[in-house]
Amino acid sequence: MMNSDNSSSKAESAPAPTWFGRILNWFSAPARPVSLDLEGSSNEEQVRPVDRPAVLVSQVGPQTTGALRRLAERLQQEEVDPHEARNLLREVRRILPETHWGTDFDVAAAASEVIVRWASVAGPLKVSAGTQTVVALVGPTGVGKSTTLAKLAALARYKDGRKVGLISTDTYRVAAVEQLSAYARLLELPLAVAEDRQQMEEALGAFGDRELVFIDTAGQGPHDEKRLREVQDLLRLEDRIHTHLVISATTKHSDTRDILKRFEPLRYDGLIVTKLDESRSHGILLNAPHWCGRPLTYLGLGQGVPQDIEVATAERVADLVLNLSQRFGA
Ligand SMILES: Nc1nc2c(ncn2[C@@H]2O[C@H](COP(=O)(O)OP(=O)(O)OP(=O)(O)O)[C@@H](O)[C@H]2O)c(=O)[nH]1
Ligand SMILES: [Mg+2]
Repeated sequence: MMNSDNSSSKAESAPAPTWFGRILNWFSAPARPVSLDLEGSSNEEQVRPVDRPAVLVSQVGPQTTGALRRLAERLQQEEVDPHEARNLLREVRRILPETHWGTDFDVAAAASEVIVRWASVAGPLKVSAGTQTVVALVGPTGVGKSTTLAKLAALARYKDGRKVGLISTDTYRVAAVEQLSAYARLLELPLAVAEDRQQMEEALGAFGDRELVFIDTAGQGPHDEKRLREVQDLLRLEDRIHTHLVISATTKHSDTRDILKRFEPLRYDGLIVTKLDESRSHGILLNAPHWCGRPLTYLGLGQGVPQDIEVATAERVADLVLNLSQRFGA
């Protein structure tokens, strides 16, 4: 969509800018008139079904019409926390001249600018020369901890040329160690298994020459208080270990809230959101950091190792929440 005369009249020879480039252009360009054509071209957006009552829309006031209303509907579809969504809509109305409120591209550009400003992100992993960086992945069962660990280890080893070691602590699930040792073989990385604090200290000691060590942990179900304490004990090494909580975008938002709270004792530093490719809504990217006060570090977008992982950036969060790449091209 967006094949309006307005956009096609731009230099034919220039390569199509990415949505983010276009949005940057929009913000650096002088105010331009509202394009009626764009209003018309937003039909596809209008017919996208809203499967829940437009509570948010009714809460943001009678002036919410046209593209602003469609933004409100989109935020609701994406399951953005209503409080956050209301703040976002308010800010969009504040920064965007009223003459642009009917134009989808302009409203999306303004919303994107706000999300880029507000998104909480902190990737990629920082490795300091001469010190060993230890990263542990924790989280509920089946969210993609081991797969994410393999992706991160592969990139660190083959893209960044780091010396990497792997430690598995998951001796609960049948074949968990085998899963990681298959990745270790494939990636030609050393693997150690640690079941208690002493073995963990020994494994880290044995990996003294490794700049980056990744620790995989067993998935924790909602009632596994004992196992959570065991992982907590295993990872308690004077703040040497950077812990990332892995959550799945396919988890119900009320459950995600519980998970963020339940893992508090592990004092996780950041969030990795996986299975974004499988989820219909991406509001979790705004909600989860807001709920727990930790930034996003990586995004999982598929099963492929190592290609289906991205460092979490504010621009990508805006892209996914507002579906910009698909709606506005490139
Ligand atoms: N579609 C999709 N699938 C993923 C992603 N990340 C992981 N998976 C898949 O999710 C499934 C579970 O992945 P694991 O890495 O074994 O999950 P885990 O959290 O280690 O599981 P436990 O150790 O049993 O708690 C596998 O089929 C993965 O391929 C992702 O970003 N997108
Ligand atoms: Mg696992």
